[in-house]
Formats: sequence, structure tokens, C-alpha cells
Amino acid sequence: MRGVFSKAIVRPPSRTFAEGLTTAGLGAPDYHRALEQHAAYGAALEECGLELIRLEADERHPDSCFVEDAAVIAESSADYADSKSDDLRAARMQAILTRPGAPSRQEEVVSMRSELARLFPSLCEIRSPGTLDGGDVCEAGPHFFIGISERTNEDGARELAEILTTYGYTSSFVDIRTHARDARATHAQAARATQAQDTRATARATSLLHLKSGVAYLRDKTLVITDTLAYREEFHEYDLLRVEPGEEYAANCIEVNGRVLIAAGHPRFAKKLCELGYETMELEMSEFQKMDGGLSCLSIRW
Ligand code: CIR
Repeated sequence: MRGVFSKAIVRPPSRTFAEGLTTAGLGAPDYHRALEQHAAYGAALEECGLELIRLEADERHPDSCFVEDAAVIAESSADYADSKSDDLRAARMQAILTRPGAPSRQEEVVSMRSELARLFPSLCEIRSPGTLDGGDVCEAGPHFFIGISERTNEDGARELAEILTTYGYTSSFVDIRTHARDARATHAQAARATQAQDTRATARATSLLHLKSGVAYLRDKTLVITDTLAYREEFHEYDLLRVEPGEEYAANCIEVNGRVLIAAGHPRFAKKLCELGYETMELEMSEFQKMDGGLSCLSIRW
């Protein structure tokens, strides 16, 4: 079982939030509603026992509330049996600064670097020509899945894998670029089709910006997964908990100290989790969804 989380970094959206990157086509986010949803998200993490490190909103970087993309935290030993003492575990936490794939997001690491330097004894960095977004990094117990996407390239994925090996983890790559490309093709065809509206919605829902847009690790070798990824060989050894068509956005959920935080508005997925004995917390995420962001992106947890 994964160790206990004790801390998380969060950063609220800024007034320029609506100027961030998005392909969602869901309209402009409402800044005040986004602030409210972010506050509720922070409160939920606190209710799960986490101490929050709250960074200041950053108007120069509209996407900077999606802190997950700027850093990856890993424990420097895969020996989970040793992780029972929280103090010992905290001392072994390692921070890796990423190099986000979107040019408009690369400077987000500047403030993240100084924050992490304050919190962690040493800091690794993904270096050029590597690019890596934290949204492409899915920790699954002693193994990491690293997505190769439009944001994370092979150099970045390899660099991270090498660092993780020194901490005692295994890792494997999951190339999701075809999903993004397929989705765009479908999108283009859909635009020409008579029922373009519905088909476009489906294309958006099944395309993947990041690996974790379509997969999340819960515990005990269980992955939440969209149909888009469920057939992939990479995940065959895992128990797959599929989110149903139409509820794909819910795949980006997070397990925090025994509870699963999920986006509100996905009743079939919520029911499924409940029937399997998971304790869930539902959070309104509409304004972040408009900017292609999910639950995991809003915090860095360790
Ligand atoms: C972006 O396109 O970079 C942001 N608008 C959304 C980032 C979401 N991050 C994530 O899924 N890890």
C-alpha cells in the first residue's frame, strides 16, 4: 500500500486564468467560481489530513494553478515495508523539477524551483531537450507509468525513468500521442459530419492531453481507466476500474489517505466506487475542466 500523504502544494488560479491553454471548447471559465472550487479542493485535501503549502496566484502564468505539471515527488526507496514511519518517509522524499512541454508554461518552474529548494534537501531537474509534464507521470506503487504525449517527449521520459531507477522504482512508457492524433482526426471528420456537435464532444472526451487524463492509480494494483487506454498491454497486470463512456473526465481522480476525490457529475463512476467500498469525496471541477485541467493537476502531494 502507498504511504500516507502529509503535505501538498497548491496555487489558486489567478485573474488571467481564462488566458491559459485549452482545447475543451466548453467556454471561458468564471474566475470567481474557479476560486471557490479551488478553495473547496484545498479544504478536501485538509480534511484528508494534508498540510497545504499555498503558493501565491501568478498572473504572469495563466496555467500555473495546475501545479502538478511542474514537479514530481517520489520516495527514494521502493521498499514500502520501510515506509511505516512518517518521519523516515518524509526524509526520503525527493523532488524532481519538470520541464513543461508547452512553451507558455516553462517558466512556471522558476517559482516552483525556489519553493521545492526550501522544502527538500536536494532537487533534480529534467533538462533540455527533454520535456516532461507531471500530468504524464502516474505512480502505481513501486512502478511509474510515464506518458509520452504532446507535452512529454521521449528524452524527458527517459531522464525521469533514470532518476526513478536511482530511487528504486521501475518505470515504463505509455505513448498516448496516437490518442491525441486520432482524436483530432475524429474531430476534423466530425466537423464535416451532420451531427457534428455530438461527435465533437465524444472526440474531446476521449482525447488525452496527459496520461493521467485517462488513468489513475488507487491502491492494490487497481487503476481507474478510460476505454481509450483499457486495452493497452501496459496495464494488463492491473485490476482495471473502467469509467464509462460519457464519464471520461472522472478518470482523473486521486486517492488521498484512503479516500478517493472525484469530480462531481459522474454518478455511474461514483456509484461503482461506492459499491467497491471506496470512500469518495465529490468536488465541483467545472471551471478547471474548461481549461483542460483535472483533480490531480491542482496539487503536488507527498
Ligand atoms: C494546459 O493545457 O497545460 C493546462 N490548461 C491544463 C493542464 C492540466 N494539467 C494536467 O492535466 N496535469
